[in-house]
Amino acid sequence: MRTQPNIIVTGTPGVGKTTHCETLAQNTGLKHMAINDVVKSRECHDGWDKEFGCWIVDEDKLLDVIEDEVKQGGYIIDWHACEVFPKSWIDLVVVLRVDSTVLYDRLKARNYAENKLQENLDSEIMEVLLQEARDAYDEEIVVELRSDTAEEMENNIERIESWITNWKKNNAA
Ligand code: DAT
Repeated sequence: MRTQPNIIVTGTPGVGKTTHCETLAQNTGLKHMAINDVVKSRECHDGWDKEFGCWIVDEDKLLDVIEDEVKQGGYIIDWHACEVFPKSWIDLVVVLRVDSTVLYDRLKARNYAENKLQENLDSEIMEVLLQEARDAYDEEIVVELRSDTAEEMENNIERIESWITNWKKNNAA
C-alpha cells in the first residue's frame, strides 16, 4: 500500500508539464520524475531518432528501472506518453491541454524543426494524449486541465494539491 499517491502529468510537448511538475514537487514534497531524464541518464533507449529529435525508448527497460521507486509512491511522473505505466501504479492522470496558437508560439520559441512542430500541433488538436490516457486508465482518475495562461496553471496546481491532500486523508493507514 502506498502512503503517497503517484500522479502522471502528461500532454503534448510545450503544454507545461515540467513547469507544473516542478512547482508541485516544491509545494508538496512529492518527487518529480522526468522520464526524458531517466531514459537518457539510465540508458533506457535504443539510440536517438534524428528525424524527430527524441530517444527511441526501450519501454521494458524503463519500467524495470523505475519500478522499485515508483511502487513506493510519492512520484509525479512527467512524460508525453502515459499508457506504458501499469494501472496499478497510478492514482491520478493529469492531461494538460493548450490552445494550438499558444502551443505554436511555445514550440517556435524552442526552435523546434518544422516537421516536429507540425506533428505536435496535430497531436494536440487531435487530442491524442487525452485519448491515450482515457483508453489506458479508469475514466474517474483522468483529469483534463487547461494550461494556456499563468492563472490557469496556478488554479491547476491548487486543484492537484487539494486532490493530494484528500488522497492522503482517504488512504491514511
Ligand atoms: P513541457 O514540459 O510540457 O514541454 P514546459 O513546462 O517546458 O512544457 O513549458 C513550455 C513553456 O511554456 C515554458 O517556457 C513555460 C511556458 N508555460 C507552460 N505552461 C504555461 C502556462 N500555463 N502559462 C504560461 N506559460 C506556460
